[in-house]
Amino acid sequence: MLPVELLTFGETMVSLRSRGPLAQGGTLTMHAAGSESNVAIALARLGHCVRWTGCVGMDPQGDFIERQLRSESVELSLRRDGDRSTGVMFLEQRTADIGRAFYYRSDSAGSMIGWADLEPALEAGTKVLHLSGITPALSSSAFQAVQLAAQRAYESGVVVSLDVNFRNKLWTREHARKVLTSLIQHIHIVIASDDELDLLSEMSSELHPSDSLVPRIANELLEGGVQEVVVKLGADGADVYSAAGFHHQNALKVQASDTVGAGDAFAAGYLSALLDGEPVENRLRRGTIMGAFAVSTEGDWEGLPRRSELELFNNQLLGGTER
Ligand code: KDG
Repeated sequence: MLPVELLTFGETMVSLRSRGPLAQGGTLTMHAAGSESNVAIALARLGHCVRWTGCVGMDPQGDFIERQLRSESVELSLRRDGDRSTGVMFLEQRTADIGRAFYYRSDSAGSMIGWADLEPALEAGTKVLHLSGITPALSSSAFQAVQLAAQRAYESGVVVSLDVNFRNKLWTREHARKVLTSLIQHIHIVIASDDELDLLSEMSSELHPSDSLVPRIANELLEGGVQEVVVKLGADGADVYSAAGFHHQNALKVQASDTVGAGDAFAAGYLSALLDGEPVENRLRRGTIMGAFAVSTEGDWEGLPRRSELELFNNQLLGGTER
């Protein structure tokens, strides 16, 4: 078996998606969803050897998640918990422009992940440990797992990336800031939306509402030891601040139909190019290509490309059919 290039962990739930208002009932489709497993699937599709660590219940929903991840060639360190259920979320397309998530995950099997689940998965040879800011919001054991994994990986020379991924329904901005700033000393690569970056700094956007806050915080993070600060700007593309300077990449102009999972796809593209030894400009570019696939197909990850499809948007006339 190939050595694992990237390790990630967190909670994966079943996501029950509706195409219209949930209050009207109707058809729901079941998907495996979790920011970190979305990243793992995206990387596996690009041909990387990637491991996801997590916990699901001993229920059919847990079987479904396990089968989905295995069928996407993600290496698993999976614990099945007979005493707790697999977490559930409903994802409602309330209007064409407004989506809403409803979580049923407190005390779920996945939320109780702990250091004991993770320690055996931190194999020698792993190049990147990818964390998301969702996991420390789940429980104190999950927070401790993130804290220890970041510290151990950082100290043993593994590149540690953190996607802030703030989830308003899990914790407050104040709580998130307190926890995430305590982790930053062990992070090499920060990935955040422009409205999340202040969760890594004492300079909060509520106190300093200004366009110049993002570069100020990025520089503060670089001075504090972070190596790359990657800022997602949605339809405006993405920026990276690093010792190599500042780079911007425009987003690809595609028809957006489902933005859920786009941030995870972007992060996976960025990290895939990093694993390939590409410079920051190319990492940003691959991130935006992956983001374009995510927003222009349905599902968190179902429409993501294989490596051979990465240049599809370049090679194919948009709106046309390849024959
Ligand atoms: O990043 C997409 C996620 O929102 C989704 O897969 C579920 O991890 C998830 C979460 O906590 O919202």
